[in-house]
Amino acid sequence: MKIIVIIPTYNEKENINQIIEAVLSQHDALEVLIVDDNSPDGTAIMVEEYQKKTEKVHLLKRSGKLGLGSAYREGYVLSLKKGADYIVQMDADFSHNPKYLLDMIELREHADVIIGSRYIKGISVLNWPLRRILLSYFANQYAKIITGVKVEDLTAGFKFISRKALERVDLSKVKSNGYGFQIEMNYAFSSTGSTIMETPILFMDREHGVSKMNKEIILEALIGIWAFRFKNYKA
Ligand SMILES: Nc1nc2c(ncn2[C@@H]2O[C@H](COP(=O)(O)OP(=O)(O)OP(=O)(O)O)[C@@H](O)[C@H]2O)c(=O)[nH]1
Ligand SMILES: [Mg+2]
Repeated sequence: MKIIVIIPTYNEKENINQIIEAVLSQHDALEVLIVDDNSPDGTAIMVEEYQKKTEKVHLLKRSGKLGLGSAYREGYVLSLKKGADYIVQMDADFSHNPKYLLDMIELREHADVIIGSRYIKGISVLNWPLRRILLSYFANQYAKIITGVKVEDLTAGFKFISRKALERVDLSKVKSNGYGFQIEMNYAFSSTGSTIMETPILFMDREHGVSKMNKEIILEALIGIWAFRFKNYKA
């Protein structure tokens, strides 16, 4: 079994070594693919340094900040090419504790896509200001109604995806980039016949590095999701 964990990075030098280490130490089948958008803080140089120690770390260097959605799309394609049986998406900032990878590995036969979810056991988010929790929670309720996808945490960035589920989706149809990208992928998985389940995680706000969240990302998600139903995502 080969599991490739895609971690997109933009200025994550304070987290990068630790997150790679933490992921690889969970399970032997895990490899890491860092998709770095030419981070000015030199994140990619640290990854290249790490690659000298192990063959389980891959690096995709892109020319500039092209957005999270496009980083994942390129990461998916490369992971499939490298022969991954499962593809994981995860943030570099420790909001997604790597220990949950073991829960996902254990659950892998139960669904095509497994989401690390903040909203299936009440609301499990640590250190976010109340206004950000409320925004995220209600944006999720809204997205659930508009898309019809029965997932509580549609904007989650922590996902364990089977090769089969990814191969069913025509990635060239997936256009969103921020939180909208997470919702669109869930819609694409669900509308191409994949099953989705959620496993609870405790989400922690980042302790190191800077946030890349902004109003455009939220607006894209709120408005963009209306278009999903009119698209056919079948590969
Ligand atoms: N390659 C690439 N990675 C990105 C880009 N934007 C964000 N990231 C990475 O994507 C992951 C999620 O971004 P975050 O900035 O943590 O977004 P967030 O969790 O919504 O907000 P904060 O945790 O408050 O910063 C992190 O690993 C970022 O480094 C981008 O344009 N390109
Ligand atoms: Mg974050």
